[in-house]
Amino acid sequence: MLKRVAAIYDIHGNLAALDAVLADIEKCRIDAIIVGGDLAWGPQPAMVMSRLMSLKGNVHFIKGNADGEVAERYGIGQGLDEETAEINEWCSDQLTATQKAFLRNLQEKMSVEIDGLGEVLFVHGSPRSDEEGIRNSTTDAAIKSMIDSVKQKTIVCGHTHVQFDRSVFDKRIINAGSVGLQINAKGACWVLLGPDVVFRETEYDFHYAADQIRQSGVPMANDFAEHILNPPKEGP
Ligand SMILES: [Mn+2]
Repeated sequence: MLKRVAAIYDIHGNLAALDAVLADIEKCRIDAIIVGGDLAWGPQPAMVMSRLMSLKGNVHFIKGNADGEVAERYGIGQGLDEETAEINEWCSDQLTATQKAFLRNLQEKMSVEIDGLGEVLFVHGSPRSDEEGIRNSTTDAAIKSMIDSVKQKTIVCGHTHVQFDRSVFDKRIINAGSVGLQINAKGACWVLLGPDVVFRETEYDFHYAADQIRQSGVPMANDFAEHILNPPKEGP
């Protein structure tokens, strides 16, 4: 049984956001960190992987859709659109063989007992697929088949980059939001679990982050920087 767990999802290669969240977490006296996938795809993949892989203590990782894609260097031949493929191939080329092997071998889900919440299932997208997003707008009926086989009462997910806390049938579904590529929020979003559910948005130096991103060499660097400075709103 863990008392307090920090769930940090969708870091997407944003080192300044990750560093700010890790500093914030240090002040929260937590027992474990769960990193919810989509670690490297973004402007600073190698530095983010190096930071994550050197974390000490009780740190667990699950796999996001982009983690497998970066590890395997997916391109348009594997179904990615042109922009995603260009960024994906660049990210893959930044990483060491060890970092790619780390991403390739991540587990898809994990379950942890947390004080006040009971057994909590952590997935990246939905319980049945890391590519399937659950949004505020996703209907209960559409969610039903995603959670049919889930035994846990509480599910933590990410992938769609917007925080929420919903009750759907007998389940509580919590979206941790995104640390590094947020929508509807400017700070780095994550969630503190146990005994309550506390949504966090950690401020960081957005202009410094945008400058670093512009110098990173990532394809579409200006778009990434603009996303950090003026995050988009959630679509319908
Ligand atoms: Mn994802």
